[in-house]
Amino acid sequence: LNQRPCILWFTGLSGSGKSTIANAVENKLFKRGIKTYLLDGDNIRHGLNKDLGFNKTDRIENIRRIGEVSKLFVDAGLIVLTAFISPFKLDRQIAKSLVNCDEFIEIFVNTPLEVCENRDSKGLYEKARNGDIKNFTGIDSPYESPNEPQIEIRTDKFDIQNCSDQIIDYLEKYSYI
Ligand code: GGZ
Repeated sequence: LNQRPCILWFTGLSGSGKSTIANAVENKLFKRGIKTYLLDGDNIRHGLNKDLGFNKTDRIENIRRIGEVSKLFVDAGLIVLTAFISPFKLDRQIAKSLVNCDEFIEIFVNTPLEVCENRDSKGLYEKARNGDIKNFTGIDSPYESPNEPQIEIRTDKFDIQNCSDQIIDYLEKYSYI
């Protein structure tokens, strides 16, 4: 057995780099022959969760379903990577409670709002500031930072290569891979 299943649960603001880092980690795992599945907005919010928006109730349901699906993939023996803002502590805690506690690795992509807003890769922060988008995380919808994430990533201080290596190192250190 060359892998122990777990969920790499990325949390952080829009534009913090969750998807980019998750993709880089997945690539590195793939090269080692490790079986993974990456859940992100592209394959979840456009499919299973396309009935959900961004009000509080819908975000709670979004994360609940993602937690349940992740649990199924863990049952299947995979290393699951999830890349969602997941702004509420309670919802992350509920997702964690569905698996054994060592199977849930919370990764806080701690990129300051100012940096995310300056990147504004999709122009969403500008729209949120103008009031064209309502309930935007960090602007007029809350983000609750994790208190004790297993891993904290600073994309404003380290490059993608380095950030993804920090996660690979963690997985090696605790014998997931
Ligand atoms: C936050 C929004 C919003 C609002 C659309 N608030 O940068 P992106 O585009 O690709 O990432 C954001 C994504 C957030 O979806 P999640 O499923 O991760 O959110 S949550 O975990 O809170 O349910 C952003 C886009 O969707 N987006 N409207 N109002 N992000």
